[in-house]
Amino acid sequence: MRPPRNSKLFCLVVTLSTIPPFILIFSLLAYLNESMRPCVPFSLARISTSAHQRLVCPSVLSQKSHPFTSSVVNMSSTNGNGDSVKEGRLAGFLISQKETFLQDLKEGRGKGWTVVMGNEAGDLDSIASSVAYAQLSSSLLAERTIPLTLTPSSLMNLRPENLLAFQLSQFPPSALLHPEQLPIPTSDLASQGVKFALVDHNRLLPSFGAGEVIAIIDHHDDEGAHPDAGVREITVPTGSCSSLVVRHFLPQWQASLKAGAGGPVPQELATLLLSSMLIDTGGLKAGGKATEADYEAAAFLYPISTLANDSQTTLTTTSTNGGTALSSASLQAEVPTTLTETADKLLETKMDVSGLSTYDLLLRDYKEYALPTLSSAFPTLKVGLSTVPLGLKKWLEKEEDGWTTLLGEVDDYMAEKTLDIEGILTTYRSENKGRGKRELVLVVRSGGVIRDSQDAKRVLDQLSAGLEGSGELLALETWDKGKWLKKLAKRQGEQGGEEQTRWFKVWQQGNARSTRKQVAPLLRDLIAKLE
Ligand SMILES: [Mn+2]
Repeated sequence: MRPPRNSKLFCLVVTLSTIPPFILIFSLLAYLNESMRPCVPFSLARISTSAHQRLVCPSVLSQKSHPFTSSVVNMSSTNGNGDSVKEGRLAGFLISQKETFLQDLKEGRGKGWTVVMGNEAGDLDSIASSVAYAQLSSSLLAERTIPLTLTPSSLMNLRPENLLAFQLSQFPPSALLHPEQLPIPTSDLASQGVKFALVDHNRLLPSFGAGEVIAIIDHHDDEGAHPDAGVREITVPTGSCSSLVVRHFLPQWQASLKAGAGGPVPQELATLLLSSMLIDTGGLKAGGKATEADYEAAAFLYPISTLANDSQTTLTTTSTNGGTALSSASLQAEVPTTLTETADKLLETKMDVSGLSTYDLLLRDYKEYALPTLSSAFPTLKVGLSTVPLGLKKWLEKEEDGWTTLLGEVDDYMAEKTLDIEGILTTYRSENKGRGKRELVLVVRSGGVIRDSQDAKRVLDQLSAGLEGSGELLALETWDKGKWLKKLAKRQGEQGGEEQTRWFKVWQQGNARSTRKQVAPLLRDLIAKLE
């Protein structure tokens, strides 16, 4: 039966039939050269961020309400320090993604979004991995993904090397999304339909409730959580998680470069990833932490990054073939000067903690764990592990009264965070030979879950014996700057009487290659045996 011409059904069919040609036209437009490309005079951010970036007129992109961005593409603005920060395409992606996600959450439309997070210590690897995962899955796989940076925005200045890397990658720190900026608590994200991807750690943090994890890319020991995640790529050891994120997206990323005009992935993303890899591998130094995956990722990234752009010679030899000219072997044999210089700048900035207080030092690279024991008196212990880029000798000299003030501040820190145990992992270079060194301080306090002072002492003794018994993994030796500790013992003796609530022990760590990645699982196993 023929429907009458004016029926609603007929109108609907006609309307629907116009959609496929529109999609075709829009896809064709997306592949035209930037300068020739006609543009759409309205926002597409709600439909697809990558389509928004590629199809919408520059005038519309710049109209968006970013107080600090006069135009998303290659314009300069001023940051709080008065420095000029050039904003690039990566900035544009982050800013528009953040705005769209926040708007959707306010309207209760979290479904369809994936939040990707690094770990709570907030080093550059965590941030770069999450930003890259979000940008690559959005631009290459058309998935709505947003990076969430767990460090509160007010603490971002504790890691100046991160700020330097953001500057090199041409985005302002304010382009990142932090938990305190969400309109709902993090524990409510899952109930709004938001899914999660984890990079640089492999267990969803408790503050996100029972959220669904769809992907894990990591270089920490597998804790076996989220066995159903569709992507589960955990490779230990690898210098930097950033390298594993690159490896995951490599086929699509490589294919996208062949389309010409730079492709949908901004050059600045390659720069950000390289910066993180340079920090984690000490400038990709041979015999260091870099593995094959790191060299392969770096060899792919370097020619397509803004770092290669700066030195004209590399650009002319590599840009024409999609960045495959540099082999991993040749990069390994000779790291380009630009990379070594960038690594030096980043590492220098990272190691300069002269402006930080003891509280800041404990907080800047910090992870927290709730660890079960066999004891009925204290079934779960709260443990903090701070990595501090400063040797104890220099640190004690910074303190007004050596160990007394240092430990006093550790006491305050532990009380504030209601910690039962705090481990301090120092990392520094020896004065004469510049060799990498590490120390370990273990502090146990009563007053939290451990009520009794003697129990606290027993816990310290048992954990110390376990750590010392770990053999070559840590190779703990006596920390022999004896005068400091003697002075402290004398001081405590003079005070007398008062019951001791804090017990601690200090070691020189003979094996300087072991980091929190090794210490944390070791402590977890020892604490699991406490009775
Ligand atoms: Mn990492």
